[in-house]
Amino acid sequence: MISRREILGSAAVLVGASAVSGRAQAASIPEAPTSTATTMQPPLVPTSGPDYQPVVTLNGWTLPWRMNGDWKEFHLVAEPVVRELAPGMVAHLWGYNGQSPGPTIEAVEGDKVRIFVTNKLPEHTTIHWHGILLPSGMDGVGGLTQPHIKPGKTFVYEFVLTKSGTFMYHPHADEMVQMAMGMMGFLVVHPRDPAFRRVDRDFVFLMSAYDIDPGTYLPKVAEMTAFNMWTWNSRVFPGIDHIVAGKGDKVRIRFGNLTMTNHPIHMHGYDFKVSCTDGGWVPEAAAWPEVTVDCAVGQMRAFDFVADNPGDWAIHCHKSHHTMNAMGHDIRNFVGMKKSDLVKSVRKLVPEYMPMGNAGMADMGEMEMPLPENTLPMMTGFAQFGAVEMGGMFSVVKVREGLASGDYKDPGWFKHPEGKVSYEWKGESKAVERGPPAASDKTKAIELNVVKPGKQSPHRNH
Ligand SMILES: [Cu+2]
Repeated sequence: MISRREILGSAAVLVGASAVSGRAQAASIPEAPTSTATTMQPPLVPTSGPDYQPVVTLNGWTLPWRMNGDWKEFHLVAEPVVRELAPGMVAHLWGYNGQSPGPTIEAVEGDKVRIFVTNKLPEHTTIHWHGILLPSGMDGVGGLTQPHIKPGKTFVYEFVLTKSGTFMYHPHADEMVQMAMGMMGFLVVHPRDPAFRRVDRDFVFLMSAYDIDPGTYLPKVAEMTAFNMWTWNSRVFPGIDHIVAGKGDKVRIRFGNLTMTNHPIHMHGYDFKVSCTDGGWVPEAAAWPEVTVDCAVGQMRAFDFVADNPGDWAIHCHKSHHTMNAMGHDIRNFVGMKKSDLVKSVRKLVPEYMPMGNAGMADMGEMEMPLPENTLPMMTGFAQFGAVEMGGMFSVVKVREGLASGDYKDPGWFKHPEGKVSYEWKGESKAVERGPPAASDKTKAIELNVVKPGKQSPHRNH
């Protein structure tokens, strides 16, 4: 007797073999190149097919491919990786081909791509191709559109890239864990027309967030809100590559958000226009000027500008706690408080106690405080004028005159023209003298209603 399952199974195999002419029949699997470099690798210039301006991945690289007939073949390996977030801290993450995020995949509109995915994780996975229009069965949603890829197995995805744009890939299997562990990668489809919306420099990064306690190496995968490492391409300031452009270059910066909250990305020195989302190109006539563009969870944005204003320009998430590294979550606001009495009392118990924060927190950025193992200062980084007091999602757009095309090397700090830097006033200071704010006669002490523990407030009704 033949079971119903066997009949269905063999029918499916026959249908599969005849319906997809490009199926990799007994073909060899392409190499799976690996990189563990934490600095931006040179762009992968196309040697055949339509010409395009390749992207550069901040602190990352582009996955090489091979041609097999008219198919462009890639090989991703899902695996545990060790990623340096910035000098002084490494994280034990999951990623692809040696790195989190995985390598950027670049191809051209109209390409037939075949992507082999080998699973070297201890649990099953899949890959979803975010934003790509493709047959449902290639969409990579475990259980819904395909069986999961079990550990040790390799699956093949085949589809035609019907449109150009800004996309990403990530698992659709045990997502909470696998994305919290850093599994994601950028996917750029270049226009078939080399002149369409072309730029001279094209930078990409993905935003991810981790919660890694000082002294530990693994992100807490069930964290929902209290992340302490806000990253671009699994790097934090001062570990994020600078975005280097020559004066006059047309520049595009593309990013996607796989954290659990939105990120308003702000760039100094310029206004820019959003040119592309993960849904497609924004018609030039429809793009309005911005200096900050919000990127919601699961969204991608690209903006374009002409780099005509030389300088060192900050680019960062505008949520100020996202431009910080690990911090204590119990920091109180001590601004304006006189801590000398408190210090005397605390020093009886802890002789080396150091008060901080009564004039703001800038002293934390300037002091090199002793840190526990494997973590980073909350506010850190130095530039030509002193402490930058940043962390997390912060980098610098460096626009310089006379850069050769394709030169992405750090040009150092900007040499400001004479008389073009904010300066200290050395003249008379009378006009800015201020006394303490006068106490108003009408100010009354706030009455506090103290309730003994256990006793309910009479105002509360239960
Ligand atoms: Cu943010």
